[in-house]
Amino acid sequence: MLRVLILCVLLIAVFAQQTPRGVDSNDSEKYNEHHSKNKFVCLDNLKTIDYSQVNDDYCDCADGSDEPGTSACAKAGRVPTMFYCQNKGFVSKRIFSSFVNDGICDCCDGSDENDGTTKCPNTCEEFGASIKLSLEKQIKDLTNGLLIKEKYIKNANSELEAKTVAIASKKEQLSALQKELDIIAEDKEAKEKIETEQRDELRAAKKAEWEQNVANTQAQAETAQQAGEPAEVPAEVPAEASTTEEQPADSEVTTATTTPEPPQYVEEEEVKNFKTEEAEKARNLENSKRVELEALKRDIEELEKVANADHGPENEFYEIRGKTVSVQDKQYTYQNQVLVDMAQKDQHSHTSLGSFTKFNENYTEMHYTGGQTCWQGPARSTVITLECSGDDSLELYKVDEPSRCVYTMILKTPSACKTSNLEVLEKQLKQFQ
Ligand SMILES: [Ca+2]
Ligand SMILES: [Ca+2]
Repeated sequence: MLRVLILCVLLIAVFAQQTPRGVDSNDSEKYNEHHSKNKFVCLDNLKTIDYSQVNDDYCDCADGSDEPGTSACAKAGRVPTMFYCQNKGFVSKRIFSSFVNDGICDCCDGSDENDGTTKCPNTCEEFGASIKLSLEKQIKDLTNGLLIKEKYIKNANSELEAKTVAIASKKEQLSALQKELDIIAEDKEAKEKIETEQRDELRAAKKAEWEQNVANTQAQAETAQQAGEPAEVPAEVPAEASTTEEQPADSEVTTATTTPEPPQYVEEEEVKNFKTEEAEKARNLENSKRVELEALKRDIEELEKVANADHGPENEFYEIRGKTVSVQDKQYTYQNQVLVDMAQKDQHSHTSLGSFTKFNENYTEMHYTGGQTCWQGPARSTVITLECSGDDSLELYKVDEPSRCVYTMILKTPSACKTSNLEVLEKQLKQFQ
């Protein structure tokens, strides 16, 4: 008697926990709740039927809930009823109930074809194994990529830190150099002042000498005129001391009553080019310091440009900055200088496809814009999609021009590996364990 009782209890327990065919094991609870004392309450609670009417290939419930494993209720309600393929070893899925026993194998475990007319071999394990292998490889690559990315980040942070230190130090140098230059400029001005004074003195002396010569010449000319002799042209008058008008060659014209223009003093080259050694030295020193200062400013500018640039949330793209990678497509070579520019080249031409402008919001794309303008069209631009690489390499591929003058390609680098993707892949792999 006791044995019979135990057997009954066990049978009831098994029966209660049994999930009807076509029902997701996660939904079995819902079916158990509606099943008691050999009765089944339709899930819409509108009708109670014998439990034997569940999956009896006749639609009893208006919502089709009594036929989860057949196509009998496929057209029962407004919403098509679904059949759940467990697909053990592969990915579970839901198909329309109308696909049940339609002669086509829809579930890899063959559970949708259960009336014996169509044989569906179970291929879930086989499919699952190949997908599992692929997922395992992706996880391995991503894990490697993430390790390399970590190194990139470490290196980037130390190099960027060094750049920050260098910028601070160069700014100090710049400030000291500027002060030094101010002193040098002041000294130069003082020396140039002396130089100017000395030049003025030289000019005054030269002018006095010239005036003396002119006076002598005029005196000789007057004496000669009084004696009725033709005027002599003095050889002493400096070439620079010529009058603005040419002296007429004809002696008759010379005796004309018109008063000739008085000769004008023209500064000698010696005066014009007068320099003191001290002033010259000071100027050279100032020039060389100015060159040094400009070079230092450019250095700082260049360092700041890199230090302030966007290299990703963790500076993971710093490592590949400036690296050149190219891909051949038809007659063209597409060359990307990472985070700098993008170009298209062939034997005869070099066309800019844009300069680096920005990443997209989640750092999965690099945008290059403002390239050479297309004929009667926009400026060329490129969107590079970033893909994770499992090794320390940089690869550009899959060139396309989806719309006029807009190019797309893919760049593979460990910098693009994301931890969040690892979580997704691991979750997917769990389904095959
Ligand atoms: Ca039924
Ligand atoms: Ca089918």
